Amino acid sequence: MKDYTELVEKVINKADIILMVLDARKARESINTEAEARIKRKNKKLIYVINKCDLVPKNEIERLNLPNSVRISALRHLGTTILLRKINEIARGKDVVVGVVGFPNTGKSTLINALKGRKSAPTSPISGFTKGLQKLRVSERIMMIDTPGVLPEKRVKGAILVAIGAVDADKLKDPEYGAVQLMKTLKGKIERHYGVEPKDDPYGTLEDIALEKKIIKKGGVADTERMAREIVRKWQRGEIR
Ligand SMILES: Nc1nc2c(ncn2[C@@H]2O[C@H](COP(=O)(O)OP(=O)(O)O)[C@@H](O)[C@H]2O)c(=O)[nH]1
Ligand SMILES: [Mg+2]
Repeated sequence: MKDYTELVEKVINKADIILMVLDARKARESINTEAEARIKRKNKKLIYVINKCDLVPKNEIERLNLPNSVRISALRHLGTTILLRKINEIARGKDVVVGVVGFPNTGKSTLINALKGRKSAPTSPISGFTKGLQKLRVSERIMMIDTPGVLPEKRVKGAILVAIGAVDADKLKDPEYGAVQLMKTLKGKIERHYGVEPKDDPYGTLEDIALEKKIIKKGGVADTERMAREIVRKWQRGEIR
């Protein structure tokens, strides 16, 4: 099983248009800001698909006001025609690859099924049912890629372990991930410590800090791995307040 963020990155790279599927009940909270930052960096088209609108009162959804969004219910096939029209508008008669990303259980597979009109992407009430990357043709011009929704549970717990120092900085297998998780929970503390501006994409912030501290590899590239380890180490030693 490939790393979740790696899979999302792969989908983003392959797609021309990316649908970020959100749960209408927690639409803003279900935005994957890391993926969002990556999509913007790569200049790909992003459409927020606010799914499960059948579960939320209409006025509540209208208050949301997300740019470039479509409100749908994949399960009830509501709003899917509007979404298809939007995709076709962007495609302008050309073949397009549409990547579908979003947190587990937001309804990615259900959406693809709805667009395709017959069962093809497996759906399940159990989060993380979809396993590999799946390519599916939904129309003559539109190819869709479904993303498996397996959140790395071990890593989620690992982030807490990193923060409390239960896992030593020097023993971290993925120090960048650890540092990024730390940055997220500390809400600007690390950025302030190093005197850099927080970015939407914490991996970008990590790069900035490394460049600022001149932690660089050959060719002047930021050594984010070494920097990340140092950040975690400093935090664990109580040197960042
Ligand atoms: N009420 C409601 N449930 C939905 C909707 N879309 C998907 N679901 C349900 O949400 C669960 C997860 O759907 P799935 O497509 O497997 O999510 P994925 O993990 O993002 O691929 C399933 O039980 C679906 O039936 C929707 O529009 N409304
Ligand atoms: Mg799925």
